[in-house]
Amino acid sequence: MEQTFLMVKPDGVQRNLTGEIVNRFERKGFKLAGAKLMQISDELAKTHYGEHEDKPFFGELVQFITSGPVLAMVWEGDNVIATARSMMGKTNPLEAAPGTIRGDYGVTVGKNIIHGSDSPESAEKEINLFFGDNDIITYSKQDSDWIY
Ligand code: 3AN
Repeated sequence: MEQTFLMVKPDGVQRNLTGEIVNRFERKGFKLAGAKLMQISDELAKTHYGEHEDKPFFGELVQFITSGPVLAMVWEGDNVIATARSMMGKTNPLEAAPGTIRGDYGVTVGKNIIHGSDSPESAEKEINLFFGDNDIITYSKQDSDWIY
């Protein structure tokens, strides 16, 4: 089953939006396979955002993501990577459609509430960066192939 890495960023945790965000993915029909509230180190932030190393906002990005706790999660379900991206909305909350997480709760591009993997390759990389094998739980809720 496809998995993705989602993370409520420090602004989402500070603004008490973790429950709301978990709720959206649960109600959509996806399954939570791993979660931890954690403080990201400088080193982990730089690895996670490595592809943005040359961007002018890299320093700000690392500083922000390490500024307070985040809720790191693994979610599971058919097409969860692309569906989660569409539920998150565009990177810039100004362009994110109402009804999406960033469209409903975000104001600035730096503080845009949530991170989600953008491809199967980044999902695998990010899950392995944040979680050990024992942190991801495989379980079924019912003997059904449509309730994940
Ligand atoms: P997304 O998170 O939608 O995949 P990316 O990968 O382009 O977006 O950017 C990673 C993160 O970098 C974004 N979530 C956002 O917080 C931050 N970011 C992107 N563009 C800017 C910018 N122009 N100024 C400040 N932060 C930015």
